[in-house]
Amino acid sequence: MTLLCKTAGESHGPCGIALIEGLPAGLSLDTSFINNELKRRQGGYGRGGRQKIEHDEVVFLAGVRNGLTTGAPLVIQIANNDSRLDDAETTPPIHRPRPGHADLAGAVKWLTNDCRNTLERASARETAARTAAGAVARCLLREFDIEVFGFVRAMLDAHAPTEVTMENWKMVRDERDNSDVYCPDDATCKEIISQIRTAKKEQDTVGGLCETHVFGCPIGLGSCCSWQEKLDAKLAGAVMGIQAFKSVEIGLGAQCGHRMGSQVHDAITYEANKIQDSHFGFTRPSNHAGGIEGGMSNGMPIVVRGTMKPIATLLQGMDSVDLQSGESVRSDYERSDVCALPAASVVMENVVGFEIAAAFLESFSGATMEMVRTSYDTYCEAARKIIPS
Ligand code: EPS
Repeated sequence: MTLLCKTAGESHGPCGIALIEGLPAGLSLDTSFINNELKRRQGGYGRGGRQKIEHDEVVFLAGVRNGLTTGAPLVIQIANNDSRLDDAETTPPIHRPRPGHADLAGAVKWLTNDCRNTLERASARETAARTAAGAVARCLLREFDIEVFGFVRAMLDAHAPTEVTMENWKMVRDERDNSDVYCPDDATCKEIISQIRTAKKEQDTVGGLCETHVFGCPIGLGSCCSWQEKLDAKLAGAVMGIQAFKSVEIGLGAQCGHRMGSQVHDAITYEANKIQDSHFGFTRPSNHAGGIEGGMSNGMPIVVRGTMKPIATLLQGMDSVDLQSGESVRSDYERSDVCALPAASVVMENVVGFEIAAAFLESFSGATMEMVRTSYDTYCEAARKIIPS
C-alpha cells in the first residue's frame, strides 16, 4: 500500500490534523521523538509571538493501540491554543493582500475579496501537522537504521562551511542543537542572528537555505521506470510543497550546469569488505549526485537543499490594492515571524523523511513490520550477491 499523508486545519482553527495511510501494523511510535521534532519546529531565533502561545504535541486519534500502529489509517491531532477563527474582532476579513503570500490568488480563485480563508489554510501553521507525519515515518526508517538530519546552511551572504559526512553527522547535529538558528557553524550563526535582527529593526523579513541529509538508504529506493516514481522528483515535490520554498536541489543541483561531466559524476568503486553496509560495497569517492542516480538511491547519503523566500508578511507593508475599493494601499499586516528559516529546516527534514519512508515501503511492502523486515532482509541478501564471490 502506498504511504500517503493529508493534512487539514486552519492556522487559527481548533487544531491541525494529519491523516497517514499505508503504515504497516506493529510500528512502535516514539512519541517523545515526534514531540521533540514539533518543539524544535516551534523554535529558532526570529519567531514571532505565536509560538509563546502554542505548545505543540501530538494526540493520536486513530490507527494506534498501546503505542503500536494497527495498520489502519493513523490520525494525528495538534491542538491550536490560539483558536479564534470565528471571532470577527480578532480574526477580521483581510482586504489588502500581501505580495508574496497566497492572499490575492486565493481571493480570486475562491471569488471573494476577503483573503482570510486563503491565508488561514496557506499559513505555515500547517507544517506542524506535516512535521508530525514526517516524524512518524522516521520512526519506521529508524528501525532500518536510516537517519535523517537537517539544518540551516545559509542566509543572505552567510554560508556555513560545515562538511557533513556519514562519520561526523551526529557531532554536527549536536552543534546544530546548540545553535539558536539550527546552524552548526558558530561564526555563521552569529551572522545569521545579526541579519535577523537587522530585518526586524527594518520591519523586513529574511529567508535562506536549508539542507537535509539521509544516511543509511539502501541502493534502489525509487525507480527509473516512470517519472512519477523517481525519488528525486518526489523529494523535490515534497520540499517545494513547504510554505515559502522556491527552489530545491539534489547534490550539486544547479552547479551541474557549470561543470563538465567528468567533474559532475561520481566514480564507482567496490569494497567487498563493506558489503554489509546499505551500499552493498559500492562506494563513491565523491557524492555530487546527492545520493540519487536515475531516480533511485545509489547508496551514498541523500543530500537535498531547499531555499525559503523571506516571509511575505512585512511590518512595513508593501504596495498593494484594496480589494473592496480598488485603491492603491499598503498591504495588511498580521502578527508574524521575521524569520522562520530554522523552523523550516525542521519541516524539511521531516518531509524528506516522509518521502524516503514512502519509497522504502514501495520497495519493501508488507501488512506488518515483520513482513516489511523480511522483504528488506531478503533484498539486502540478494543485493550482496550481485557480484559473484
Ligand atoms: C504564519 C503567520 C504566523 C506564524 C505562523 C505562520 O501566525 P500568526 O499570524 O498566528 O502569528 O506564527 O506559523 C505558525 C503559527 C506555526 O506554528 O508555524 C503565516 O502567515 O504563514
